[in-house]
Amino acid sequence: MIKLYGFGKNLGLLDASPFVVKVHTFLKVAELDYETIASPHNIGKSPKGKLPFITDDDKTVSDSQDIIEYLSESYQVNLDKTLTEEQRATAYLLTKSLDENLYWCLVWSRWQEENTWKIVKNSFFKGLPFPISAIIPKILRKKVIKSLKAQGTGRHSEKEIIEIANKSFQALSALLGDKDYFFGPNITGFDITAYAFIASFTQAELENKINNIAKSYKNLVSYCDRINNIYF
Ligand SMILES: N[C@@H](CCC(=O)N[C@@H](CS)C(=O)NCC(=O)O)C(=O)O
Repeated sequence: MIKLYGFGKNLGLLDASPFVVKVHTFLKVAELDYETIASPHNIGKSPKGKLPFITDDDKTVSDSQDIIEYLSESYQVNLDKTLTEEQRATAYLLTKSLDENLYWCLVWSRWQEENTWKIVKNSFFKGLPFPISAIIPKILRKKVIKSLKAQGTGRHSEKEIIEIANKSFQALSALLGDKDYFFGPNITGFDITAYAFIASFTQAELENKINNIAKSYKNLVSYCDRINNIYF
């Protein structure tokens, strides 16, 4: 039995992490049976110290990309069979753009932006007893802000970060156009990543500037709603 280790449902999303949402979505689209183990404590069990990871009997695989490749191979799932070699190459680079660029705008919007942080803090850390509830969020926020600085996004101004995110939404909206999925009428591997990231902005129960901009792209909103309705 495949077990998916994530953080758990939060902010009205399937999981707080878009990388975990990616694997959930893949498993749903591929119609594979799986169980979810949802807890922030899973981080401590993860081979790479990050979520998601999966176990499949005695095999453990971490990193959403490696997990999806492992599952595709092991269970003979090929979501990209209708794509040309050139489209597959484009899909890979698009995936990495969301994983490595848009992701950091999401992290910034939740952990650094003051107004959203107040809501995120209450949602991510609810149920923690005092005084841990006063200490842990502070320590983790400091760590995340340090990562944002080291990665580079945290060195931009709020206006610049919002514009970086907007450029991704604009590009995604233009690429999708009025198609059902990014590469045409069939769902493909890139849609798994696109859904996970776009929905993390458009479907989160969070009012902030970045989420509002994402929601202004009507084709992206209806794309995520459609995937929700079909697969979840
Ligand atoms: N490349 C990884 C990225 C996973 C990742 O960054 N996960 C974050 C949550 S969104 C995490 O576990 N962060 C915890 C930490 O860095 O301590 C993947 O694709 O799975």
